Amino acid sequence: MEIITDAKMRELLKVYFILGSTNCTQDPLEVMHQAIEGGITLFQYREKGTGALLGEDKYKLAQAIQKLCQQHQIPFIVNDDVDLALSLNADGVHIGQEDESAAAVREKIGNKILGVSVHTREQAYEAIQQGADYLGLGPVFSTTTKEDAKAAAGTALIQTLRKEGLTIPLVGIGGITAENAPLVMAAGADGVSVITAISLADSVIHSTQKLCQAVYG
Ligand code: TZP
Ligand code: MG
Repeated sequence: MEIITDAKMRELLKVYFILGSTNCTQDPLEVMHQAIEGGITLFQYREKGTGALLGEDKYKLAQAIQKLCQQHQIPFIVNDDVDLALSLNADGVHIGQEDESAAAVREKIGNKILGVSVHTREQAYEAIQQGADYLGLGPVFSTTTKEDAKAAAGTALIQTLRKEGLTIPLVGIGGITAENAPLVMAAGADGVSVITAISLADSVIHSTQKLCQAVYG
């Protein structure tokens, strides 16, 4: 497997859906079916928070979602858990600043996709230098989904990095909806990544379609 090109990565980041069992009230596989039908372009399995699955249960759900993603050519990324990503032969890993260094994860995963969450320009430059394929910036807007989320940062850092000439694929996260997604794109992001705007929507298909329209303009 070749390392992903920036152009391909940008395409995948457009409507990046993140889900774990604690983020939905219905069957996560049903949510996935509808989100895929609605048009998501990339998926991250993020099993976190109070009541999160562990061990075999986590593995089984990840495997079932991965299978569904594979059937629809949606790349499947694992949050934090490099061992899980390797044992499933996932398409990539997403890490934050509290996790192992990007360089260490790159060593372990070879050419799989590597995403890194950053909150400052220094962290952004470091992640790029250590081999990140894309950056996640947020929370852009306020969110209650991530228990330890920082305060909403707006789109300033996205704009700053673009003004400085950084061309790395970049996605906004945190409190993003179809209504505010155009602001994130206008700031210079390649896409939006969302949890609850899709996972807790009354109609998952409809909300995903609306988000796609907002992103593609
Ligand atoms: N990282 C920063 S904010 C966030 C993560 C994982 C949660 C995003 O969830 P939502 O429901 O889209 O605000
Ligand atoms: Mg993490």
